[in-house]
Amino acid sequence: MDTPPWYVLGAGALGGLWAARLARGGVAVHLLVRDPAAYADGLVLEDAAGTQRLALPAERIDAAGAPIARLLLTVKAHQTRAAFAAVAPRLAPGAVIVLLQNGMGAADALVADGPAHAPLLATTTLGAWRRAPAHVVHAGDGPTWLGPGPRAASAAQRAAALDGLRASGFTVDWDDAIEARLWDKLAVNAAINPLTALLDCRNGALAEHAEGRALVSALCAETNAAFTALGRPATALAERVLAVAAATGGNVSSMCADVRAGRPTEIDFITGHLVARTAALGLELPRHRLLLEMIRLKTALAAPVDA
Ligand code: KPL
Repeated sequence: MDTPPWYVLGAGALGGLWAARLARGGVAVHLLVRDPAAYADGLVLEDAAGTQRLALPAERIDAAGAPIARLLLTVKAHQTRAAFAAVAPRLAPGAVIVLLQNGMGAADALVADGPAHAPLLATTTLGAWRRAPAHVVHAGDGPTWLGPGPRAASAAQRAAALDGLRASGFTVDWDDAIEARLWDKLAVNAAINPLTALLDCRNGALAEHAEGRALVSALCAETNAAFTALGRPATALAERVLAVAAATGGNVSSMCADVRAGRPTEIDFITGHLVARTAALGLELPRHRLLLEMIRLKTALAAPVDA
């Protein structure tokens, strides 16, 4: 039986990397993007093996077309609901849907809105950036995990997702405890992303200065209190965050990049999710809440003002 094509929704750095690697692995891949013309010549993948151009069809997100049986959704958390609504009419019954993004909560909204779709959740340690809109650089290797989403997927959907994504040649494993991985990633992003966005600095700056280390420690103490309230294990989080900040020292965090470009950020699905889930238990996180409000204001200040 022919394997159905993968549709990659959102060809940012990671979406582009997955699309290119799946295509190189011999899988039929379609890009679902806002501006297909930008991909008229396909996607360029730059990695240790060299630079390769891969011809991939690109369609508009809301284009009518063949039913979609495999969807890898890599748009940002705050874009998920609208992007998913645009492709939902094309989804085949029992479609395999994988959400790969920073933050938490987007899948809940999608399931609450949607018919019987059962998106799986994914998180990755792969690194990528874009040299140009259709030119992806594979910058870091590491495993990707898939796990259950808010609505139970069938065994066949899980197997199709795992096998399908492994055709990329990347390491992809199943983890029933994907939520724990997503919380751990969120905890790191909740410290690095808003601070670097507000301070307009690279990740490494937080680890290089005593003031940065103190801020990170104070935020991580709040996160650990939140984790305890949520019944999750507290960890040596500040050390981990500072290690990530140092290891990605030259990087501009995704939130800093969004703020610099005047784009909306993922703050509501990172800090906002943490603050809301904890507030529901009666615990306030004043430092995280302040950062949440400052990033929201920063985005509002960047938005065009109606005359
Ligand atoms: O995930 C990241 C992001 O920028 O969103 C970190 C870990 C902070 C690396 O830049």
